[in-house]
Order: sequence, then C-alpha cells, then structure tokens
Amino acid sequence: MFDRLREHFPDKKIHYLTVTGSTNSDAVRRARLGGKEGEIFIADKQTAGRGRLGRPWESPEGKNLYLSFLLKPTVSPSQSVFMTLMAAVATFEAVLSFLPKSLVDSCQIKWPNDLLLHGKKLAGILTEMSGKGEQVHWVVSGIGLNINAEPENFSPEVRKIATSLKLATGREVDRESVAIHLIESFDRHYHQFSQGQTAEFIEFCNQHSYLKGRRVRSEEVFGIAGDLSPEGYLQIRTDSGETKAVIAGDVTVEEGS
Ligand code: BT5
Repeated sequence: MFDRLREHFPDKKIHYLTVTGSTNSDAVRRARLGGKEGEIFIADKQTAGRGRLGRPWESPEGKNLYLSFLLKPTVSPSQSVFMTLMAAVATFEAVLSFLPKSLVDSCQIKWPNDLLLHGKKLAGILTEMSGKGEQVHWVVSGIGLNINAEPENFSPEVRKIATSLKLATGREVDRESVAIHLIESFDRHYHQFSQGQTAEFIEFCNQHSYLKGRRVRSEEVFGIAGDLSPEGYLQIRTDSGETKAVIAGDVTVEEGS
C-alpha cells in the first residue's frame, strides 16, 4: 500500500503502517528518539486516533487519511500557533483538487483546527510540540482527512457532524492521490512558514472562515466572530462592543447563527 506515494517522494522517509494506535504518537515517539525533520507517518487504521484534549478521532480502516509530519522548525514557540493554520491551509488546498467547482465555496476553515464542508467536519488537525524557552525542539502536525468514509463507518454521534469527500461528491476518491497532493501542499506551505510568511495564512483563513460573522462562544467570551489577528488569534466582538482575542480552545457556534 501507498507504493505510489513512496515512488513520488523518493527522498522522504515515509513510515507506512497498516494499523497503529495513533500516527501522532508514533511521530512523537520518533521525535524523542532523534527522528529527523520531514519524516512522515501514515496509517490505514488507527486504534487510538486522537483529537485535542484527549478526544478520540474515529479512524476506520482503509477509508480515510491518517497522517503525521515530524518537523523541526527553527522558529520561536510563539510562531508555532501558525503551524495549525498552515496545516489547515495546506489541507484545504489539497482537497480543492478533488472537489467539483460547485462545492469549492462550501469548503471552509473553522479556527483553529477544522476543515468543514457544508458545515460538517471533513478534516481535523492536531499539533503537538516540545520546546524550551525560545527554542522549539520538534512539532508533530497530524491530519485526519475523511475521504471515503460512509455514515456507517462513524459512530452515531460523529455521523451527525462529519462528512467525507465521498459523501460530498458521491464518488470514491483515491486516497493515495489525496495523500500526494496533501504532502506537496504541506511542503510548499511549510517552506513559506519557515521563511516567516505567516500573513498569507491569516489572510487565507479569513477569506475562507466558517466562523466570521457568526455568533460564537469560547469559554466566557460571547459575540460575533471577526477576522483572525496577525498573531493568529480569533477576534470576537462582544455585545458591549469590545473586541476580545481568543488564543486557543474550542469555539461553538450559537444555534441559528
Ligand atoms: C481534531 O481534534 O479535530 C484533531 C484530529 C486529528 C486527527 C489526526 S489523524 C492523524 C493524527 N493521529 C492522531 O492520533 N491524530 C491526528 P478535535 O478538534 O478535538 O476534534 C475531535 C472531535 O471530532 C471528536 O470529539 C468528535 O466529535 C469529532 N470526530 C471524531 N472523529 C472524527 C472524524 N473521523 N471525522 C470528523 N469528526 C470526527
């Protein structure tokens, strides 16, 4: 499996696993053992796929992409917030090649780590890192992208909020081709990130924002979501007219918004 992928990227170290707990955990383990920048972990199935805050990522066998990049960027930890946005932009661009034009406008980025199609979750990103002071030791960027999953491949709860390329287009999509596009797109954007060109990610996320203009809540902050700040924070205009910046965490959209 994924032979074409290896042939396409002969210089990359790609670890392909039929089954694993979590490709992020594999990449983190490898990072701690001195793994190199650019190593990729890809699996057909995850038995303990992870989202943020210990939430599970449903990872049915042979249906979707479960992929993690091990990176060693020479940036300060404050810059690493852009890693998630960068991965979202890269995933968005990779997915566009597989969507008919009529669906392109329905593809949106939900800050900080989701890619939605028609308001349903198509992909999620999990960024994990280790660093000290001003130095980042490593970053693992994990992407779960639903490709050929059908409703019955998800639990009843996830079925309500998730979609896949197949569900949206009605056609089976070749996972390996998506993986090739994704890695190419990721490489391109990671290069930009490494050069400090983060303003383009902010602009892209603002242009394709799911939250913008919606009534949202993030912990104690309620209001209308606006653009991301140059630092990559979500700006929310509260009812009292103040603008508050949310640095991280979950954002929920209020009913009917
Ligand atoms: C995420 O977390 O969205 C990050 C998901 C990252 C998964 C990748 S797969 C490769 C790599 N290896 C890993 O172990 N992880 C990464 P969060 O924003 O916390 O969203 C988690 C929530 O999404 C869950 O609580 C469910 O509600 C929902 N969910 C679970 N599985 C899903 C799926 N396959 N498709 C859409 N939504 C899902």
